Amino acid sequence: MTIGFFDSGIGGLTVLEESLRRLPAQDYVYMADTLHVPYGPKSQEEVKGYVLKAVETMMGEGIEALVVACNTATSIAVNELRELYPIPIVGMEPAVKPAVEMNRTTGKRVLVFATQLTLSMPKYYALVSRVDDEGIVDSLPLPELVRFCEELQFDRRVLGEFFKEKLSEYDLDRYGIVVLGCTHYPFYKNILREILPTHIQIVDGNAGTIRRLAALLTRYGVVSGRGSGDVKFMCTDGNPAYIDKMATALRFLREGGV
Ligand code: DGN
Repeated sequence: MTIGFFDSGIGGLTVLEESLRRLPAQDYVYMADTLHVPYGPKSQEEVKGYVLKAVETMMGEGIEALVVACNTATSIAVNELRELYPIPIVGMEPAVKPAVEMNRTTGKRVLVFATQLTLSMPKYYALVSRVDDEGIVDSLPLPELVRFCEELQFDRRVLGEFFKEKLSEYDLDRYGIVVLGCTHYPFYKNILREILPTHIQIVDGNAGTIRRLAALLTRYGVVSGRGSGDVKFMCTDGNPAYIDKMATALRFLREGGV
């Protein structure tokens, strides 16, 4: 089976990497919307149009399942995609629910990092209202981190200063979990691990998303695939240098990241 992964840029590779580990016997098409990355500062209407267009191109590649490996695109377009295409479609959601549950007994707070667009969407508000009865969830947009990631900026000193400044107003002793609610952010998991106090756990939605994908494929009767884990990289501006960059970034993630 050919499974499509979509993101505005290279962030969705963190989800694809999880899928390649769990579902290696499938084939993959990965599409980045290089014409319009980053999505975070754009309007809902703009992003919806970009996502529908890119997924239409992916359907032309014969994908039989789709992972919208972008929290921002999921909040805005996943319902419409499901109405348009009769294939299994899995989206992302910031892992707020498991984080709140994991934290219930500790009395600590949860800090969610995501794009400003994800955090401003009714879907996110509904999620937090549903699971956060005690008002322990705080949210912080980190648009710069998407830019850093797209530039493959992994300098520990630059990132250390960036996080120190962003987190300067937070009393981190009061927090038990940081949720990475944008698929670009897990590129920085190891660096964040070094920066954050050791009692803070870092969670993302990648493993949960791929578990859902595997369950959906089983329901559709695809028990074991016949692919070989090949990935076809595509981007909306067709830039060959970006295709190389995606292949490099995926190799880098598969080798354990920074
Ligand atoms: N990686 C995307 C997300 O999970 O929200 C979007 C990043 C962006 O385009 N700003």
